[in-house]
Amino acid sequence: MATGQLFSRNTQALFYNYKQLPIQRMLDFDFLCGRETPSVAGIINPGSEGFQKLFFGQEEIAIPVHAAIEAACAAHPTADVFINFASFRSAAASSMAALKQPTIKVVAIIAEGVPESDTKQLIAYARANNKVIIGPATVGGVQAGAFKIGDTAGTIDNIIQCKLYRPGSVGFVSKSGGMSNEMYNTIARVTDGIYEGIAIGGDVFPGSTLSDHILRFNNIPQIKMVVVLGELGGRDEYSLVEAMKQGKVTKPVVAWVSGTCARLFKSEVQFGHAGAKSGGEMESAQAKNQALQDAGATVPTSFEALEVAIKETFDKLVEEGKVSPIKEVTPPQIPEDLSSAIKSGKVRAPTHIISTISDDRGEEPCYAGVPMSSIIEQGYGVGDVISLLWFKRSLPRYCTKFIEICIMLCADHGPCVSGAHNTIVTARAGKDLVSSLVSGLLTIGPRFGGAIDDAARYFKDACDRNLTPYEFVEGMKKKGIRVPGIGHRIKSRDNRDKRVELLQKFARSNFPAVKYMEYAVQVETYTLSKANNLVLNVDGAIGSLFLDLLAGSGMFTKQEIDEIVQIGYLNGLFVLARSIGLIGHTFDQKRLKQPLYRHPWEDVLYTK
Ligand code: Q5B
Repeated sequence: MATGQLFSRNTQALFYNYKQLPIQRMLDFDFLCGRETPSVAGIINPGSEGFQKLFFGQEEIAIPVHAAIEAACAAHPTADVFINFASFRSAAASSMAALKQPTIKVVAIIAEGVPESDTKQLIAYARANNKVIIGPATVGGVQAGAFKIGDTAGTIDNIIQCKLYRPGSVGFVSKSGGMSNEMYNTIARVTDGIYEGIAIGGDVFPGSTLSDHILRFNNIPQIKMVVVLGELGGRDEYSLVEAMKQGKVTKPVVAWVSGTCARLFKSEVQFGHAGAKSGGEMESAQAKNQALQDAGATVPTSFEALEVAIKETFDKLVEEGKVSPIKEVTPPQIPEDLSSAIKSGKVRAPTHIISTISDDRGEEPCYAGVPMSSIIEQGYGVGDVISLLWFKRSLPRYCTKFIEICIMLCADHGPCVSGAHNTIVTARAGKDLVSSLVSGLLTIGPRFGGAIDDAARYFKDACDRNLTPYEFVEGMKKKGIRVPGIGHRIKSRDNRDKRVELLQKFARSNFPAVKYMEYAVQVETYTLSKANNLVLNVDGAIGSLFLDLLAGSGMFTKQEIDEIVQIGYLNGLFVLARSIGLIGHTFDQKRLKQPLYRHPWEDVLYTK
């Protein structure tokens, strides 16, 4: 690998798998560093295309999303870093695809648990083609003031504290990503800060090694000293020892290999990383620390003493005039996200929606305050759910049972009614379920199924004003309004609607009073004296009986009843119920593979 810089202030990356947070952190870092272009040129989200909105400082920018790696590389030929946030299952295949793109020079693999055989193939391909892999099992790396991979260095507060928004003079490389955050802090405290920091990852076979990066650091003039944090297990540190012995590393090296405590255990110990396993003596932290010291590195006696060792090495470079003082800059302030500012109580913002019937924010969704588990455990039915979501209260059982009866009785009324006809025609035109359903639902209105609310309004008004059926019906006639809830195309005095009888029977035996229903029956007696088909229909029966339910249950104030009637809740019962039948008709037509419907000419009167 050797050669020098991997990144610059102009480096752009392609980000594989859309992960909002790490991408936003990269863009926040860019803004902090005063970059003019965002470091993420494009996102690859397998199978989907478009744009993702993210913040670049105060402004929102749209980052292109590509469905495939090849397309992304073709669209962004100057983006030479591939940041792979794929899972361990697909990281190898996507990394290989990226390595094969001529435009990609560096691939960072974040996933832990990539099969070692796959990693070995990636390494072989990268070496043969002069490309660099960082990871797997890594947080990535950072070139201070220039470019940062994903979540490297953590929060913006930490990045500012570690002064990573401008370059320092220290090259840092570690196995552990978590410890690299710690070390960025330590190094910022006792030196002028990081120039570049890389976490190679904790796998047994890292895509690039500690010495790969240190040899590269040796060629970067801005890096004046190197800090290495190794760990027990593996022999990676010995290639650094070898390089130092051969004089290939000319800059001061401060090193510590952690895991010295492994000797306190009687048996072999596996630490957090796959590669951090206490094996033979050569792989122990003590042996590696000794070898590094023998090769000329400054090795402290403990991790705690590492900070002092770094400080002394840096101070010596300053004394020798090898490090010129850094010009301190004040980074711009990154605007805080509204969601986190609200969470911390720093700002308040008006909401755009108000909702009172359900809440999905807690451990389980609640309907009008009743948790889903109670609804199931206490054996609630559909009527109870409707009473919670529509009326925001638990109604007595006879009321919810009545609601359920309405739903069952109105679920369907054969294929010839307006709604079913439309649904059938739509389904036969090859349309989908939702289109077929809504084309049927759209016929529900004042003549078909949607007369329940008006029936309730007019019956209530007439009954409350003590109008006789004669006064009511004739008054409506004078105004030219048909009485809602009265009349049917096929039902008549001699062919009563069974549904109306069943509803009335249930109400007579369960409701405390049926004043409005009795009034509707008196109206029907009068309209039947005019014409045989002017029966109380299913809409009229439900409308009048729901008035009795609202008034008799003792659960609603007078104002609430007026509001329910005025807003018009009750057509909802027919809409909900008939959806069941319309869905059934859609499936029926599809199952029967019915062809496109065409109305027969003979059934149309063609006239001028
Ligand atoms: N006349 C339902 O009419 C229908 C009158 C009336 C005074 C009335 C009609 C009507 C009010 C709306 C209503 C719900 C259009 C019906 C339903 C669900 C369904 C459907 C299904 C299912 C039927 C003949 C003469 C004329 C009219 C007079 C009619 N209705 N007078 N008040 N309400 N009702 N809709 O049979 O003197 O000759 O001019 O609008 O409640 O939709 O199964 O199909 O489950 O799917 O076409 O049950 O009643 O009668 O229009 O020929 O009128 O009666 O003024 O008098 P028809 P028309 P005149 S339930």
